[in-house]
Amino acid sequence: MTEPAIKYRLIKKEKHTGARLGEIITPHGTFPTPMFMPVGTQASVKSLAPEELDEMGANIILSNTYHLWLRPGEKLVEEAGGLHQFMNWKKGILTDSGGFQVFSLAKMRDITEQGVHFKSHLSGEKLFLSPEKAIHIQNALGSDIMMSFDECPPFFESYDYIKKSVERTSRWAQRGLEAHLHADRQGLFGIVQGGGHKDLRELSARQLVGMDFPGYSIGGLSVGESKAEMNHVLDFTTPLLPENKPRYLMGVGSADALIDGVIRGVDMFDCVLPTRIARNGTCMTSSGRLVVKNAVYAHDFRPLDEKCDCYTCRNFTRAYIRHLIKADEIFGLRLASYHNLYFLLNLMKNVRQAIMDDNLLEFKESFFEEYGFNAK
Ligand code: PRF
Ligand code: ZN
Repeated sequence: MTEPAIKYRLIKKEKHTGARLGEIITPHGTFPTPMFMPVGTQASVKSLAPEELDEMGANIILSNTYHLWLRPGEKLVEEAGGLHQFMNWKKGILTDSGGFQVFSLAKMRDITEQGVHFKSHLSGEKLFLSPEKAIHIQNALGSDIMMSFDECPPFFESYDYIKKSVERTSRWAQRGLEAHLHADRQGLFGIVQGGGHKDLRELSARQLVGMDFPGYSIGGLSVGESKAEMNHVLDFTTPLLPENKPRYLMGVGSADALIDGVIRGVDMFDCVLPTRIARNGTCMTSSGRLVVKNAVYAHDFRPLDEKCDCYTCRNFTRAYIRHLIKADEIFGLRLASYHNLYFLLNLMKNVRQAIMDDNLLEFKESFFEEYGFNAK
């Protein structure tokens, strides 16, 4: 038996919630959880340098198999010495498997037991992605954490369809495990699906836990259902997963959803939200979202968030960032992106402290109160 590439150490459980303080041990470092992972779809967290990500406290970033496979191609990344070397990022990298992107981006797709036939969103070229292929691309990229090839069915698809899909996703997960070339260097996670159905989440978790992955993702959420529905699914899904393995909630990154996920025992999150909204001039602050493009900020010489000590907030004003974004100056997007990522990374740091202090519910209440949510 070789040592698994990815390990999880549970440090402590919060007294009054399901929250866990822990660390994830990867070939590129050991990082505290719960954590948020910035998204770098095309081997770049849009507009930010690796040094800046490091400085703001990012430890693992997420990149996408689908995009890198289409362009520049995994062979080129491999030739560069792997994705870490190619993009000069020395800490952790997690890659998504491509399944989700095929379903959300490809023009046409035809799903079979073997895999998915689809047309590239770039060239219109006919392509085929299978569970084995998705693993081999991730092997060539050399990410620390890889995802199984899954189907993320629409939340409100029929029960019968989701059941068939869950069973196929389990077979795909098994095929991926068998195709995996570097289990000593890269950890492969299974992805629990099952929509909003308790028995299907149980079926999915049971089948995947039986395959003994070093970590488990929770997929199929934040796809149009309400926050209450997502929390309800998490309430019955995280308890199905082993205590000694990390749990990753895919594609979730609003401040309130992070806290609600942590309370239900989630350890890892990723989302394009902070960088995407930054690019249209929306900033996350301790008193809620601030649309810095709005006219009310034209003469506002305060920082984006008076409680934030990030590079942006220490040096620049709302009026200046508003001007840059309105004038289409790239620096404005950079400043807003830096701040939003810092905000979520700092939120997770505070959440970890609250778990340490066993006062996560009080933390949530005061955070939500200031942020403008009803904490109940
Ligand atoms: N599966 C995969 N990637 C994902 C998801 C999923 O279900 C989601 C769902 N929010 C985001 N990214 N492979
Ligand atoms: Zn800031």
